[in-house]
Amino acid sequence: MDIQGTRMTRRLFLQRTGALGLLAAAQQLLPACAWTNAATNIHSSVWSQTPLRGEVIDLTIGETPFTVNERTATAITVNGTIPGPVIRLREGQEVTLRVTNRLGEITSIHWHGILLPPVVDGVPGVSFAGIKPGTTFTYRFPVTQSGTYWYHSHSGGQEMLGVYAPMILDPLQPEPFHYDRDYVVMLSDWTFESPESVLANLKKQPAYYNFQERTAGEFFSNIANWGLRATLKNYLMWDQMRMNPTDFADVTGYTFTYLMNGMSPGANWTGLFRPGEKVRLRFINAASMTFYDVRIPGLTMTVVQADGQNIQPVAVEELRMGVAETYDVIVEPTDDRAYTIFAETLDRSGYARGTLAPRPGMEGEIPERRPRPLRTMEDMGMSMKGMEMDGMDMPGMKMPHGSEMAMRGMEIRGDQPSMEPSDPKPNTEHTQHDSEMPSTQKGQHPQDMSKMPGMEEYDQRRSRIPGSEPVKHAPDDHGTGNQTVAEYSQNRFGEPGRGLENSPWRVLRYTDLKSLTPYPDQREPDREIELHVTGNMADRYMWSFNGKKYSDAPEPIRFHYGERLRLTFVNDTMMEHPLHLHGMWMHLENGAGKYLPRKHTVIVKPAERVSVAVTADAPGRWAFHCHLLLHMEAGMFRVVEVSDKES
Ligand SMILES: [Cu+2]
Repeated sequence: MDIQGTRMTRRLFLQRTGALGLLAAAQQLLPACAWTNAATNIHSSVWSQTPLRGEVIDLTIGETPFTVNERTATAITVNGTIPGPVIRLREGQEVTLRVTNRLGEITSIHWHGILLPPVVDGVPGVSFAGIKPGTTFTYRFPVTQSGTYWYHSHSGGQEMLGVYAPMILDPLQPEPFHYDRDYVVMLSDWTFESPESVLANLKKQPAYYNFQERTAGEFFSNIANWGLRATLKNYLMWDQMRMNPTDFADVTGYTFTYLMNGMSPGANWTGLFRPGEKVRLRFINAASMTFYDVRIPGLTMTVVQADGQNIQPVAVEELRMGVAETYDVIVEPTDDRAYTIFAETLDRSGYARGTLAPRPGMEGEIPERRPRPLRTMEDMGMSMKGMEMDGMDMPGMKMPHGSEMAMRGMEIRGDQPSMEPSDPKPNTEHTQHDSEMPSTQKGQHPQDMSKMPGMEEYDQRRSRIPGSEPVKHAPDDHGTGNQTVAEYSQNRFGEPGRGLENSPWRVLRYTDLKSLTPYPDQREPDREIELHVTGNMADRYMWSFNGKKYSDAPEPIRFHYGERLRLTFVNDTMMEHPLHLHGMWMHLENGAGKYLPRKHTVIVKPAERVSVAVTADAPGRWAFHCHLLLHMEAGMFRVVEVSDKES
């Protein structure tokens, strides 16, 4: 869990920071067997969709030269490629996976979303001690589920350096949908910096990679639109919070190249089809720090699985993928032309791109890039339904370094802008802005979402969702580990997410997800555990739960074996966090009644209060954490211990 504790070897660090060309060239001269495993013979350095199958599979984790945009560095890989090899197994089989460590440091493999005994879950310090250099660890477990999953290192920054790969589990029963061919589409992010230097940069300066800050031109047009006084207040407020309304990703396209199946946008990964075929795409977000908004202009995507679980099919044009989530979609390209698979990053600082085409070498059009989104009052937990805002003096906005006093008296009135308009374009019409004003919106959803497509249905359904009414934050006791508190938090499963709210097409929402079949355990949760998602970026990049990083809160969260409990997440921060529970499903309490969808990873939006139900049927110690790699490393991590109530 400690990136400092599992530093890369000095040699590797030097390779990544200097003299890259020479060392990489020298490495390329090494015989292929340097990263070959005995059972499956030679691996080329080109990744392919061809899977490893069988009862016994050998994997080797080692250093490998990796070239992106004609620049080569040393990556850490599984069997020599990024991503690592596709592993394809069958529900009902047993598998033995022998993982050999050829690094100079401890490594590990975690099988993400797979239900298995805790000793083979692969988290150093929780499940086992990790795989020491030069040794082989044998994972053995029965495959009891089906769907699209993935596996990755759970050690230090190795996941950012290339240790991730797809895992496909074929079902015993026929699939409830039809397709003619299927492709894995694994999204990730690559940087030529070491994970340590990325983290160090963020600790020194939280906005280190954020080059999307507001410009002087925007400042003057804001004055024109809002007036000088209101504009100054707005800027002053963000400044005093030491935050930035353009802050959507800690690490951005400034350093990342965004990859699809290990290939940069220019290299253009291509999947072939014959017009009229149904193509299943298994999207996996294996990025270390990047949320993707995925679409294929010209094609409707029918979502058939979420996190490997069958759902009632939903047709959409775009879907957001938090880090570690997977979605399986079916598309039917009918024209004899190329279609672009476009995965734009949430912060709009870049994209991954590939192509579906009838013949190799074809390229589709690259869609126009969208403007960056901006944080709104809602993201800050300040404009929730029913909230009285007249004359409000920023309740609950805890400011660092005693600046809270300075915020008082900054009254917000209906005729003045207090925050950014929710429209992604920063300088919108005054009328647009007025509609954002709380005093004109009493009793209504602040962004007048009732006028948006799907919102009526959402409003009808939301009353059945725990947390659908705004809940006021109790007095803040999170300490210095938390920079701000969302005064009001509320379930936002029915919203597509910031930056997608004005999309002209259908965007997947969590309220669209309904399990195809009801889960056997339909008990109402009889216990609730509330966890606050907290952080303080202004102060050394701290991320935590309940204001405490893992190293300061080593006590496990206790589940009683056999119980059905509710985990309620309250996001006090202004970022989306993909929360991942090992060993057990999280059943999204999204109003779907008997058909709550099961997920291994749940995006929790800013100022959101959401809950998941869990059947605690897996005794042992399990990891629970934010899947943004550097948030986990910074301390947004806990151990969940499932044991009998008495013990
Ligand atoms: Cu996080």
